[in-house]
Amino acid sequence: MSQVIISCAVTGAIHTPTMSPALPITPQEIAEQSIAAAEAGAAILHLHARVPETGEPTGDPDVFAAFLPVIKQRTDAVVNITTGGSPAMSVEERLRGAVRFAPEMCSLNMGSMNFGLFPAAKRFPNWKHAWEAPYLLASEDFIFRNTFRDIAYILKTLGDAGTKFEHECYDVGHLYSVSHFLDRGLIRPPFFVQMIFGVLGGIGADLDNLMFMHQTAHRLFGKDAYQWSVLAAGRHQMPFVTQAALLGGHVRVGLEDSLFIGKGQLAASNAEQVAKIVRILREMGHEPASPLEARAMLGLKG
Ligand code: KMH
Ligand code: ZN
Repeated sequence: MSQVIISCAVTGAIHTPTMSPALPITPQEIAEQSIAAAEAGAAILHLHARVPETGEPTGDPDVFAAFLPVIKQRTDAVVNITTGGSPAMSVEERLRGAVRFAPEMCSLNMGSMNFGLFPAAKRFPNWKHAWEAPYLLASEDFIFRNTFRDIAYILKTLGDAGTKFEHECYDVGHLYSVSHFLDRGLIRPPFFVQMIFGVLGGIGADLDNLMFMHQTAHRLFGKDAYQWSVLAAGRHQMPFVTQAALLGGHVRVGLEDSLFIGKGQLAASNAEQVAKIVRILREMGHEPASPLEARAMLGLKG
């Protein structure tokens, strides 16, 4: 038996309110769904904020302040605040929440890239909010900026406050960037690599790619220095994270990564996805790690 850390990415900045009634938008919805996800077995909650009235992604720390204390009070889960924000935000805007709250964990995107949200504009054409379609269509020109200087700045600023990172790697080159920052002493073991598959602009969700990413990470980092986890976008989510767990990886689910629970069926909540991966993991002889166990594996400040 091995313990698998389940991360749940509760709302993100990619999906828009029109796409699913289950997507949490207001601070109360984000808090409620986060708490339910933790109760269902998520050890880590990866969190973004949205403008309560419209659902537009925001970096405003006052919005984070409306749900983080509730989650802290009602769960023991590790709080992981995004520094990715949305690909449309400036780096300064993306960091505001993380800098104010200095959480145990933050995401850290390990390279600049294209980030294609626009295919969703074709699949979900009935927009309720004026910002939704332009936001998705504009992604044809988004550059998701994460320069070496940005990454070093985030590692130093938040790292000095004791935050550790979910190192988001969307392609094999991003693993080499992790290795570069290890060499510079800005990343220190134990560290946490989140491998991301199926984002347009990053590596595709194909089993060969999972093996390649896994083997490359092992070759670069050795097997004891780090923990690795997988997320896959859209319909690839459950099958792909299941394959990662078979290889000894940890898993991330949540409505940020996919709105679905099965083919053509929208998930009712984040907790429904967490409960599903818990059932799958148990069938394979694994157990979900508790927040305490996740903290020990990842060397978090607690
Ligand atoms: N939306 C995911 C593919 C972040 O918040 O830093 C990656 C993500 C980015 O979670
Ligand atoms: Zn995110």
